[in-house]
Amino acid sequence: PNEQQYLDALKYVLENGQDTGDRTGTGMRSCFGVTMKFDLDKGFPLLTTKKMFVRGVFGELLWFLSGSTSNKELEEKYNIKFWRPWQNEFGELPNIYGKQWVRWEDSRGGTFNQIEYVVNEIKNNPTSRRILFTGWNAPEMQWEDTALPCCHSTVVQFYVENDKLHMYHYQRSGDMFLGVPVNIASYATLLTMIAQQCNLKPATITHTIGVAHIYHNHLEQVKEQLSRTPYEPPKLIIKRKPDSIFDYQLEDFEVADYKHHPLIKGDVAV
Ligand code: UFP
Repeated sequence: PNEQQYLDALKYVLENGQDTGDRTGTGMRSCFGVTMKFDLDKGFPLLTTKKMFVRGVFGELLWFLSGSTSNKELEEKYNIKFWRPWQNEFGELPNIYGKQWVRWEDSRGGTFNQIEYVVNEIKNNPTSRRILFTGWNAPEMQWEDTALPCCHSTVVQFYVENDKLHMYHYQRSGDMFLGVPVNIASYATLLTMIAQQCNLKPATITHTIGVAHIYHNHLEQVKEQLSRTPYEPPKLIIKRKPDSIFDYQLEDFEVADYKHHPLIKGDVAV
């Protein structure tokens, strides 16, 4: 089952990781190059071993797809506050996902919509080996206003196999307890949306994390979670087919049959 992929990866880092310091001063236990494989045919990979903030997953994804870099907008439109620690004095996250995904600034004064490109390629040129997008804008690493350079979508590539759509996702850095569960659900949602737009079935996601880490102040929570037995996975229902990948609304998403264990709290490292 899908959730076991995550639980095994979490356990692996817990039992084999190297203990070091890290940028945030929290301390972490980490392994390098951890891969999980999810099959969306077996259900929506939303964790059941703890309660997940479902609206946060969909709202944040729609905010990325809108091209917005305004945390103020994320908070006001979707009532999602988890990006607040990184916003600047104007409520902005200047070089975050929205900008890289849908309005990447090219070197000739224009912008490029990578998501539109990917959807068009899947529809019109499905044997292409160039169907990928990236959030990693290398030169912007030098800029002080790049508060958090993209963690996920370092590379996201697609492959069409008959009527199935597969995804490979490389994430450079993954907070295994807090961030990664959201990232798994978010990319499963994105694959489902893109597949719907292209009249394909969402199939597998191969998710590799570069530095897979458990923060030292999450170790107890992780042990608690690993002691729990997963329930059957829920289902993701998208209630209509919007005209484009950019026209989805929060109300279009529903998670059915979500049976889960209680929430496990943990502090986010900034
Ligand atoms: N992080 C995630 N997933 C995310 C996100 C951040 O795991 O979606 F936005 C974590 C990874 C790491 C921190 O713990 O945020 C980013 O720090 P760094 O840039 O030093 O890797």
